[in-house]
Amino acid sequence: MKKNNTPPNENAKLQDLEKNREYSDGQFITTDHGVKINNDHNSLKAGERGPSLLEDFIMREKITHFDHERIPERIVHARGSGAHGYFEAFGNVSEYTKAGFLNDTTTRTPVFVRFSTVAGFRGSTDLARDVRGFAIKFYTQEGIFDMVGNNIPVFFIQDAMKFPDLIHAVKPEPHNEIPQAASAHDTFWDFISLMPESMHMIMWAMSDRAIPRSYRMMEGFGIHTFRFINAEGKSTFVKFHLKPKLGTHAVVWDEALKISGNDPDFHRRDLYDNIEMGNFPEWEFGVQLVPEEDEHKFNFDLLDPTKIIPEEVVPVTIIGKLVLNRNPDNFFAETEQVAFHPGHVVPGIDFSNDPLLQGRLFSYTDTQLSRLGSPNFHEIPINRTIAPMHNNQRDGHMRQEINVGRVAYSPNTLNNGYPAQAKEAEGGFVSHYERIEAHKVRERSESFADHFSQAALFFNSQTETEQNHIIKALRFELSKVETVAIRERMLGLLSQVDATLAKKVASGLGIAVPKHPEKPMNHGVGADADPNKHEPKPVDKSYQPSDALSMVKNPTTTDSIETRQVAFLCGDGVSEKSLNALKKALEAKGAAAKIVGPHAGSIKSDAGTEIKVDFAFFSSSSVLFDAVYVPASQNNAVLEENDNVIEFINDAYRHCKVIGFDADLNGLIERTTIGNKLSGGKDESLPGIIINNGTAKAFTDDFTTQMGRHRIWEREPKITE
Ligand code: HDD
Repeated sequence: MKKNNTPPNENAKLQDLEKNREYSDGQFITTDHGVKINNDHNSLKAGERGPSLLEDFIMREKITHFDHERIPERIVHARGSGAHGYFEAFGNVSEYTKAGFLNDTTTRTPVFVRFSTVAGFRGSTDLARDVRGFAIKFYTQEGIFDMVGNNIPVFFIQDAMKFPDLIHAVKPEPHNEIPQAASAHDTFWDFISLMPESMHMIMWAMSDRAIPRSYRMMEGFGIHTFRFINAEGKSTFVKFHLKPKLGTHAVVWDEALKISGNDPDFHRRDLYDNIEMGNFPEWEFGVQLVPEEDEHKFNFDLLDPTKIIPEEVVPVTIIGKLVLNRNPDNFFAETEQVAFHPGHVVPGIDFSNDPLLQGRLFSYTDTQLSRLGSPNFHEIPINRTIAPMHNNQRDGHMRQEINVGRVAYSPNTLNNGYPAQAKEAEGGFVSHYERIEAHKVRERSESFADHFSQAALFFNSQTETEQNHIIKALRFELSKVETVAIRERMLGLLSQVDATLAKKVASGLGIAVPKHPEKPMNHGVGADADPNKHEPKPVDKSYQPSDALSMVKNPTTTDSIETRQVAFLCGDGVSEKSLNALKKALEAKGAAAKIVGPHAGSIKSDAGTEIKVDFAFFSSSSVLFDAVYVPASQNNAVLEENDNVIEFINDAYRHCKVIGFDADLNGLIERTTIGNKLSGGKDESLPGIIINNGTAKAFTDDFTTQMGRHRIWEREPKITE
């Protein structure tokens, strides 16, 4: 593998991290206190076969440290992977924000990004059906800005008060701790069926957005409406977006299930390997801007985190790019100990009154105290700002800083008043001067009561294939729910989004859609019934479908096959010419050929050349690749007689991938689903199945072009009932 370029030395965060790196090359092993160790294999004993001695300070230190190696995993988003990189501003936002890092085109701002799933434990599979976290730490020269977002632009709930309930419902059920990293169980759907506000998010979570092909191929969203503040103190509402250069892509559900068995680290490995190979993931960083005076011009509330602003209504302006170009040196020190917080903002960025955001502003520091164990978590290298840091905070567990002097209070004269407060003009953070005059209430605004319109907008904006995937996902999830009343309540909610959707899900569950959906909030809330006071509103039909919501129709989707992996199924006797022709064509387009053979090690080509095998048939699967190719060979029996090969091709067919066969492979084709379809007589050819008829150039062109479609959806069976 090619090593990535080390970013330039002026990268302040790199220099900062360097101070804490430990390299053991050429060094003696020592204790934590610097004493060289003479024998690291045996404890100190009274005689060769005697008891161990308490005075063995070397062993005691080693074992004690080991005993304390684990810290509590994150209560949510425990499973994740991170990478370093940079943000580069395009310099077109000074009218809206004074944030230096968004305006300075001469400096690259170092970033650390952590992607994650939400529900699973730290060791769970990457391919769970779940929201993906997309958290970015910007080490700006004015302090740290964290964008703690997701790959889905809305959230399940409108008020942070419900977050513990949501998470308790989705996590494994407490009596038996089943199921792991899955929402397909009673407690989750019990909760959701009582929370109509979750319906928009449910559409996204049941769509293929929840099973991404790669972290590199996901959009990112800040979700809440934030504020930009310019140098004159003027506020503009803003929503943050990240658009992946490689387009937004997913796997299919059957594939996700199989990847979880074949390679539970699929996303982690993909991110790590691609950065090592120099395929640096890249996103455009964009904003939707809404002037203050337009706050009430929408048919939803900008403060409601279950709503998007359709891109067709307010376009996304690209203001910079985000690139990830370096893997962490140490997973624990960096990815595990990184601590994000939506409340980490810099001058020029401020909060809105979104009640979900407001609650988050409390939760994140609080959680770090139990997870990282000390109020000094900001001193851990990955969390440390590169801006100067001076204040009167002192002491606490594991304090690293040696604060000099006797003054740790303000105001003071003994240190001439320092550290001093910064005026706004000197870069001091001043909260937006928002006028608020209100009663204290424990209520939800009526402007938050439209729960179905944007769920319908999302569903109606999808292609038929994408809609079918949502229907199938809901069938899968709800069929795992044992309590029939919960299934029925969900159908009641779905019917308020779209009658056909509800009907098709119901047919998969073998029950009817209830004629009169229950009023969810009558459950379990005591005598006052609906705590939200406001009846959910029916679907607002004025919404126009939005292509940006569909992964297939999305205007930013490209036909690039860069970084895609194609499995070449080969055995001894494989034709070198046949293998190299497509390999070269793929590499010219930035994709890679991987040799999958009957055993590890190497195989011999028809010309006697040794070819390295990347994966064996028995330890690999087509779900780990984007397309499949079978080159010509002198010895087709090796493939024809191998059940793993047949399953490999059948799965690739089922998952709508491009499959290419060189000439004379009819014996193999006949043993697969493809053979059955072709010999049935109905089809002469099948979409995305490319058989070389002799013109090699046409074959390779066809293969790479079809791969650019990512999936050949017309092969997928339609939902008939
Ligand atoms: Fe959260 C972690 C994203 C609502 C409380 N959240 C966490 C992470 C992401 C998000 C990406 C992982 C960060 C990392 O990689 O370390 N959370 C969101 C989004 C939300 C959201 C996009 C809604 C729009 N979260 C939310 C609410 C609360 C929390 C309403 C609590 C009231 N979230 C937490 C937490 C976590 C967390 C418990 C667990 C670990 C951590 O913070 O550092 O405090």
